[in-house]
Amino acid sequence: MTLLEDLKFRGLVNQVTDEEGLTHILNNESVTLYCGFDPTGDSLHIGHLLTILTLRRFQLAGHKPLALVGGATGLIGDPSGKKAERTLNEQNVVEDFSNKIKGQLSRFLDFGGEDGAQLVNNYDWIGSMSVIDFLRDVGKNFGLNYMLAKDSVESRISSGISFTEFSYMILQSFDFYKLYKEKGCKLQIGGSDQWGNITAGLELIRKMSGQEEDERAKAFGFTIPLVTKADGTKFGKTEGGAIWLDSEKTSPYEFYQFLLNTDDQDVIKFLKYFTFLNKEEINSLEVEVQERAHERAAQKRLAQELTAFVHGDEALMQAENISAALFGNGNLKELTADEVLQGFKDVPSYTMTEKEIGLVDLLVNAKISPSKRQAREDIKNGAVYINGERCQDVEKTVGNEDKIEGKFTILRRGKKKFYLIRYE
Ligand code: 629
Repeated sequence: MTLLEDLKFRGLVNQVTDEEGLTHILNNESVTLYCGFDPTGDSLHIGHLLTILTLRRFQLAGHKPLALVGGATGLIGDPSGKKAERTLNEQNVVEDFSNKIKGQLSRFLDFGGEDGAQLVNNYDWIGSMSVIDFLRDVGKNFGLNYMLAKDSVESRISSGISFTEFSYMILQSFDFYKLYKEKGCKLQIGGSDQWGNITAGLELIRKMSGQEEDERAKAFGFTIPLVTKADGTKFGKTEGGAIWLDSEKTSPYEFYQFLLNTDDQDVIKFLKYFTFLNKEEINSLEVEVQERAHERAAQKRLAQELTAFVHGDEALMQAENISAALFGNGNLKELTADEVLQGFKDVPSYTMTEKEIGLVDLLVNAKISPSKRQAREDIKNGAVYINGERCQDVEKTVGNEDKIEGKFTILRRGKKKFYLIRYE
């Protein structure tokens, strides 16, 4: 299968400017391509992952990806796909975000060797550009009608758009031109929301370099679809917020669980989008979903592949340990303190100041049982578990032997109510 055939099989081709021409260069040369990421936050999220993985697919097929961090464009704000004007972040904040995004991108692409991927930052050429140069050399190539007709602008005319955001497409276009000229970059990719900016860049390249004279120098644009879910809700969002790629913001365990909870209706599509499994492997998982949906083999594979890709094998193992301890037949006592923290981040917690304490008192102090009488009742009824083991002894003292790495004890009341006891 050629790269484009594979991308089609995966449903990753949304729009292409000249499919025949692009097919030709992808089959005959090592193409330098780029995708941009604006530092609008301190981390990339799962929505960004699809473009990163697509860059990687190009790289695996022998092409050279440039990952662009929008140190300059992040100071302006892309109106594409946005219903309202954004508030500007301070320059030092954007710089800090840029560094964080750079660090993340460098984990996901292969930067080694001569044909390795490369990181670029558009602040390096836009930051020092004078307003006179910008308006004379670049702006002169953009007609007002052309700009007004772009979706990103047209959809905002009535609700309002500043000159700042209106100008954004010129900057992204100039990036494409710059990378085309200086790095021979012939292809820009992005999500479908980026189509307008990408095609504007192609216009600028055509005008500034008179490229139509030479077919071999032609540049291309390519977009991938935005990820949608069968039930119409937004992909990548949970009650707790976005699914981030930074393990400090979304733990590998949460990341794993998020994917494990993928709907049967979406899981095959997501396996195609987000994993490097081949057609046969995906087809056989599709049969699993049809015939043994309850075993969730496809969801498990999706969660494993992606957690390992984003967080590494070690973190995947931890996520699986925690999941087994919480929902399967794993043993809570065998979890490490780090795993406990990930798995029980969102359960109520209580910090114990005593060295040891009677279980009845602890249940009351930690507000797990409403009264001593109820606490005794709960224990006798077999509803109370210490680190996963049922305890029916009302005289039980919770102490050192109940601590996981000396830091935590996990209490459970009933089927699913977990509590985390911390020690000072
Ligand atoms: C300068 C900046 C360029 C080229 C691109 C850019 C960034 C672009 C943008 N992209 C989104 C972002 O930064 O805003 N103007 O969050 C985001 N992108 C990945 C996908 C996207 C897109 O990083 O393209 O569609 C999300 O899936 O929204 O010279």
